[in-house]
This record gives sequence, structure tokens and C-alpha cells, in this order.
Amino acid sequence: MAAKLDLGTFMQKVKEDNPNEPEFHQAVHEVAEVLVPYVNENPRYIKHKVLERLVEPERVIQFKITWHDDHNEIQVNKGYRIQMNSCIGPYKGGLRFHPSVNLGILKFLAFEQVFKNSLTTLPMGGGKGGSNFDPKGKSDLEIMRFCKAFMEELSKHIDENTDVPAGDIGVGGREIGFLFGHYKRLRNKFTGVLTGKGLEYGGSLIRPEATGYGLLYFVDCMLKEKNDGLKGKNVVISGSGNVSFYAAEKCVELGAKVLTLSDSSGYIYDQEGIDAEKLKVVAKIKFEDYDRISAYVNHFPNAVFVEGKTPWEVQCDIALPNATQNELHLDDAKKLLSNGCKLVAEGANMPCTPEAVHFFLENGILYGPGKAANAGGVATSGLEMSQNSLRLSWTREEVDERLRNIMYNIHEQCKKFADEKAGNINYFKGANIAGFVKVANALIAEGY
Ligand code: NDP
Ligand code: 2IT
Repeated sequence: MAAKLDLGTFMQKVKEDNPNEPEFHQAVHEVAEVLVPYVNENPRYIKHKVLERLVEPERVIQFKITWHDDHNEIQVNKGYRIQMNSCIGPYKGGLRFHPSVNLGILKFLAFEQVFKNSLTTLPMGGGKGGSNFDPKGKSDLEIMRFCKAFMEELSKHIDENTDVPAGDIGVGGREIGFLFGHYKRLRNKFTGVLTGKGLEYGGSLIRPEATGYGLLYFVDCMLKEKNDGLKGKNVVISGSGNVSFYAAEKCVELGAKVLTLSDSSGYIYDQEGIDAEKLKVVAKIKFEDYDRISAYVNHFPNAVFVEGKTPWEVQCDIALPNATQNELHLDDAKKLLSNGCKLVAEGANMPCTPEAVHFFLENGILYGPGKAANAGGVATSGLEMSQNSLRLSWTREEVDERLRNIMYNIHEQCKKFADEKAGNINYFKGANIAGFVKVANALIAEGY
């Protein structure tokens, strides 16, 4: 019989093989602390070295992007695509444009994506890419020149059956449009090579809303499990981008009160609640003017902008960290508990530090990990791929219904593998094992 796997030894090797990539180590550790005991009970996975094989990307592509800015100066950036795992389908995952982007951050995101995509029940492998390009303050033409230069290289490595990127931080509808247009011109082919496209050129209804809506469908399942619901709940949300906006919209629709939104400069707190009318103003600030969320208080003087802080100090029933990785720390988790928070669900990828996650699990706060809770975005990307292949478009109701079913299904899978007899469902355990099993079985079946 194969020797049992030891978490410490396994992580030591991951760190040695992938130096200076703390976020990747963190993402692997979060999965491994659940999966090492599981594989030790299922020796087939040990024999086939499944965990050791899953942490190694199938392919890492790094390239140079040269473009010129509005002052006709040459600018140089780094571009990446991590093709992490294709056992259950073509590589699938977003592109992030943010100055903090580096290899380790994209490897963490690509690794998470493998398990998340598996949970959606759709045939999608995992990938992630992006650039250290900072879109903030750039003109539309600068964004377009950059996207074209980025696609010049990326186009050599993607197509609709191999690798299908989408958006993430700093990449929304505008950027996907420029990227798609340039791919089409380079290849002289109109294909579903990207998701998150505009409705006029192959996009799916509900894709822009899907991560935020899906998050709330998942939260609703978590609450139903406790014979509770969203109506009347006070919700704090971080971020004010794609995920946060549509999460807020769905909260309002389901009768909850949204108290905060934020960005990297601070948070706005509206004690009266950010309702549907106020969200229209937020949409203008963020998606038309590309402005800061602090501009909200110019429209609604009863709200306050709290500079340099995160919203976790605000009293709430539910907290939705929807901005970025490691934005919610142990101290924040303690504040949330003492303020009466009962549920934390991650719209962002790995927004809670490991210490915060363990604090939630040990102190009775229901915790929905990102790979389950925010999977609605990529799931709807999968639905966009299906529609592109079929060359037809489903109605808004049809896509929304499928999204709801997928989130319900993910919740059921988490429940099944959490294997709890009483007390809170351990979604952290359930999501990691459920996501793993399908990929692991395919990996073994496909040989090496
Ligand atoms: P957007 O670019 O639309 O919005 C990002 C938001 O997060 C902005 O408000 C931004 O503020 C804030 N933010 C980014 N970096 C930081 C930081 N270092 N500190 C504080 N705030 C920060 O991105 P999305 O909404 O698409 O993505 C948000 C999160 O959700 C990410 O973790 C992403 O990986 C994840 N996600 C996204 C999906 C999607 O479909 N888009 C699907 C699943 C997960 P600022 O403008 O100041 O930078
Ligand atoms: O983190 C994610 O799941 C995304 N950014 C969405 C990826 C996708 O391919 O839609």
C-alpha cells in the first residue's frame, strides 16, 4: 500500500518548487488541509499522486506586451496565461488587469478555478491570465491599444476548444469587446473564444450579473438550510465592481438591506440602505464614469465615506467580501462576530485569510468559500459557451433558471461531501472535496 501523505511534507515541497508565491501556497494549503486526510482514506488517489499532479500547471505562458500611451510613449507590461488543468474540459477562467498581478497570484487563481469549475457540473478545466497593466486613469484608446497588444500574443494560445478566457478584476465588457474584436481580426474567425461578450456579438444574457446573482442564490440556500431567508437582513459588501454591484442588486431584490460598498480607497456607509434607485447612481459612477465609490456621498449626503478602511466594522447579519484576495483578516472576523454577523460568503476569490476562515468555522459563523459561492460567474460563462456552440441565444429567464439550478446543485454537493451529522454545514470541507473528486477521477482515467 502507498505511504500516507503528510500535509507538512507536501506543503514543504510545494513551497520549494514554487518559491516566492505566497498566494499560491495559501490556496494550495487551504485545499490540501481538507484533501490530505481525504486522499489518505482513498489510497487510489495516493497511488496516482493526484494531489502532486494537480498543483503543477499543465502550461505557463508568459509574454511581453508593448503598446504606446496617449503621449506616444512606449509602455511595456508582462502578460500571462496559466493553463492549469484540462482534465474535464478546455481551460476556462478570467483575465485580471491590475498592477499587483504576478505569476503567484495567477497560479492561485488558476488553481482555485479548477475546483470551482468542477463544482459547476459543466465541462470546463481551469485557467487564469492577465497583466500587471493598470487600467485606472487610462483613456479608452489606451485601453484598446493595450488590449490589442495583449491579444497579439494571447491569440497564439487560445481558441474555443482549447482555452476560453473571460473577465476578472479590471477586465469587464469594454475590455472583452476590444480583446474579442482583435482576436477575430487576427484569426479571421468568429468564435466563442471569450465569454462575457456583449449581447450583440455572442454574449449571454445574465453573464454580467451572474457572479453576484449566483452568490446570493448560494447564500439563500445556506440560509434555507437554517430555515431562514434574506428578507430584512443587513448586508455589508466590499468592492464596487462587477461582483459587488450585482450582489447588491440581488440583495435588494430579495428584501435585504445593503449598507456598504467599497474600493481600495475606503468604504461608503449608507445607514438607510442602498436601494434600487441608488444603485442606478452607483452604476453610473462605476460603469459609465469609471469613478471612485466615494462619489456616492455627493449624491446621497446622508451616507458617509470612511477613508482607508474596510466595511467589516459595520454591524451586519451577513458579510460579502467581493473585492480581492486577503481583504478580510482575523481581526475583522472577530469584529464581525462581536457585531452579530451570522454568515460570510465570498464573492471574491480567497478574500478571507486562513486565520479568518478558521475563526468562522470555530465560532459558528456560516462560511461559504469562494470556489462554491462565486461559481455562478464561470458557470454562466459555460452557458455562454453552450449557446455559442449551438448558435442560438437563451432567454434571460432560461439562463437565470439554469444559474439558480447550478447554485442549488453546488450547495447540494457541498452538503454531501461535508458529511456533517449535526451543526453547521462545513462548506469549506464540502466544496474542496466535491470539486476535487471529479477532476481527480478524470485525471486518473486519462493516464499520463
Ligand atoms: P472589478 O474590477 O469589477 O471590481 C473590483 C473591485 O474590487 C473594485 O471595487 C476595486 O476597487 C476593488 N479592489 C480591487 N483590488 C483591491 C484591493 N487590492 N484592495 C481593495 N479593493 C480592491 O472586479 P470583479 O468585481 O470582477 O472581481 C472582484 C472579485 O471577484 C475578484 O476577487 C475576482 O477574482 C472575483 N470574481 C470575479 C468574477 C467575475 O465574473 N467577474 C467571478 C468570480 C470571482 P479599486 O477600483 O479601488 O481597485
Ligand atoms: O474567478 C472567476 O471565476 C472569474 N473571473 C470568471 C471566469 C470565467 O471564465 O467566467
